[in-house]
Parts: sequence; structure tokens; C-alpha cells
Amino acid sequence: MADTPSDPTFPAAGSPPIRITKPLLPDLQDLVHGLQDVWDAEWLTNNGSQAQRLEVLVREYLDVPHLSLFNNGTIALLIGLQSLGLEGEVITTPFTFPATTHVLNWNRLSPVFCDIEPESLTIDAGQIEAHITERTSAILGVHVFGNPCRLTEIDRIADRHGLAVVYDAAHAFGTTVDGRGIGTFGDLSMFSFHATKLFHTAEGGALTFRDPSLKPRVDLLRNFGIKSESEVILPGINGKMNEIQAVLGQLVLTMVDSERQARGAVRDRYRRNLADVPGLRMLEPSEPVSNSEQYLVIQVDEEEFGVPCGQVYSALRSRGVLARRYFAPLISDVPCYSQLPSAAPELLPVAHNAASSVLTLPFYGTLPPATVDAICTIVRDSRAGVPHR
Ligand code: T4K
Repeated sequence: MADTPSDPTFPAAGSPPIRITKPLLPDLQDLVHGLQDVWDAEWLTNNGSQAQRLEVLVREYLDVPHLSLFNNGTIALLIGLQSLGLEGEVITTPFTFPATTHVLNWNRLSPVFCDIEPESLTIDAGQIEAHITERTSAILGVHVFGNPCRLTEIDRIADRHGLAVVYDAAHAFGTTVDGRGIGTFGDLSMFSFHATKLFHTAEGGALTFRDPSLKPRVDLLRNFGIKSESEVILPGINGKMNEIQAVLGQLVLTMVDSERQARGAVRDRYRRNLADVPGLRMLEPSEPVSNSEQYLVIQVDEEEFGVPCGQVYSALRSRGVLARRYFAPLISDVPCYSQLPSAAPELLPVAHNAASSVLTLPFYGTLPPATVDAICTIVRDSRAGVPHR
């Protein structure tokens, strides 16, 4: 059997490498069937009936009062920030995917990087106030790997200083806090429906918001600001989800709950396998937060584990396991932002430590248990030569 931990050729010779995720794919015949309606209607985009239907279904699933769909998460966040009419500086996290910071830039907003918390790896709410100036207009937190930011504390800070609160919830589809949908916190939240996400529309995204009056504004902005055939009232962009994406999304949504369960079992197996390894921790939210089941993340404490995270990564890659080092390099270290005063590495020690110690492992419902065991063995064996304690 190829998938055994002791097999030096794992994964089997000639078999494809093991990816960190696989998209949920509905039965192709069901997709064709769904597309027939689109063909019959001869309507492919511009807020068609499929997108309208999916908007309702996702709103219900996320348990949020207001939601708009988009062609991808980046454009959704770009438009969300634009809709709030923000200016000046926005306090944000450096430990994220580039899109979070780039959309600030595209809105001519200056990112101000704030360090992150060592446990959740989300923006350190205790340090936010130190970054506030008279130019600050918002806080942009990321529920990284589905771990919620400190929602109540951030709300309080924002209230005290009259700031908007925007969340990048790209990783947090379906996350609840005390049974409450994560998209109900802050002024706006963005969800990504990229193929690598638990729920996806191949490419896609959504904004959820507190203020109902934002919906017409956001919807105008995603359609070039066109109000009627003769009126363009806002400097909008093209952010529309098309009908093919929307049909796919309706089918994928029916698969999400069972995939969530399957991933829960995979996660349990990882946890059991890695529980007793000194210097390793699995990043998981605990009660009252429900897991988004989007990523399987470990953090390596080099001193305790005995070797650096990079060595674990190389060991996995050399055995065909395509682990990822999300989110290294830090976005504060890339040339377009590294000159900002808040990007100075000495101001962001926790984020730098996270970037050099966090590893994302393969995680999807159909990942065979033997493969999980084999991956965990490679992780453990990467400590070869480290004396047992
Ligand atoms: N904010 C945050 C915090 C985000 O993480 C993201 C996106 C965004 C904003 C922006 O949202 P979108 O505009 O994307 O909706 C991937 C995704 O492309 C990206 O959506 C995601 N975050 C990011 C964390 O991951 P890459 O460059 O790592 O993708 P790639 O092509 O290397 O694929 C990753 C893994 O998925 C591989 O193991 C292969 C597998 N895969 C990928 C695709 C596309 C598949 O099995 N099938 C597929 O179709 O960025």
C-alpha cells in the first residue's frame, strides 16, 4: 500500500502530489441540468435569476440580514471599502493574503500595520489604539484561517473613536460565534467563494453588512454605478457574479454541510496524530466559535520542536505533500508596502514569528485517513535526530 507512513515513495510513484485542498465538485450531470435553465433563459449575467436565488440562499446560510454577491472576494472588499467613503489610514493586519492590503491601496487608503495576537493570529486588539491618528478612518481585521478577531473589543475601540469596522472573512464561511453568524459583526464583512474555499462558485464572493441602506449603494457600485439607462450616479466597477457561477454555487451549497462533517473527521485524525508532539500546535478556535473547516494549520515552535518550520515544509514537499506557508512573506515585507513606517519588522514581532512558523497542511473531506497518518509521520519524522524528551 502506497499510503503508509513507512513507505519511502509516499505518495505512490506516478500518483499526483497531495494538494492542500480540493474544490467541492457537484455531479456534472446536475451542473448541466442547472445550466439548462440558464440556456433556456438566454441570460448569462447582470443580476440574473440564478444570482438572485443564490443571494437569498447564501444570506440564509450565513444567517445575516443583508448580503450582496460578487464575481470574487477581492472586488467585493474593494467595493465594500469604497461604499463606506473612507479616507486616510486604515489599521490592518500584516498576516494575510495580499488582496486584503491591495484593496486599501486601490481605494487610495494607507494601510497601517498592527501586530497580531500569538494565539489566534488575528489583529492584536490591544495594540490598535496606539495606531490611531486623526487620519484613521477604519479598522480592517481578518478572521485568518477562520479564527475570529476580537469582535467586541474592536467594536468598542471603533465606537470610541468613530471608526468603521470592516472584516475580511474570506476564510470564515459558516463560522458562528455564540451561534451568531460571523458576518453580522462590524459594518461590513467580505467572504471569498474562490475554488479553494469550502463553499465556492469557482470564483466569487459576498459582502454582508449591518446598515440596510448600504445594499443599494454596494449593488450600484458592482454594476458601474448605473442607476438607469440614462443615469450613472457612482464611480462603480464590474463586480457582478454571473449565472454560471451562481448555478455552480447553488449545487455546491447543498454539499457544504456533509463536507464540513467529513473535514471534522479529518481534523480529528490530525489532532490525534499530532497531539503529543512537543512544539507543535494545531490552530483551532474553541467554544463558543464554530470551526470554518477551511484550513488545517499547524504552528511549529522551533525551540521546542527542534527544527524550524521550513524544515518540516521541505520534508513534506520532498515527499509530494504540497503544504503551504500561508502567509509568508508578510504583506508588510513586500516592496509596495515595506517602506511604510508601520511595516518595520521590529514593530511586528508576532506576525514575523507567525510567518516563519505556520504551515497549512492538506485538508479536504475525501483525504484518506492513511494519507493523514502518512503526512503526520513526515511531520513528526522531520524532527529526526532531535532527542525525545
Ligand atoms: N482575503 C484573504 C484573507 C484571502 O485568503 C483571499 C484569498 C482573499 C482575500 C481574496 O479572495 P478572492 O478574490 O480570491 O475570492 C489561493 C486562492 O486563490 C485565494 O482565493 C486564497 N485567498 C488564497 C489563500 O489561496 P493560491 O495562490 O494559494 O492558490 P493556488 O492556485 O496555489 O491553489 C491552492 C491549492 O488549491 C493548491 O493546493 C491547489 C488547489 N486547487 C486550486 C484551484 C484553483 C485545486 O485543487 N483546484 C483549483 O481549482 O491562492
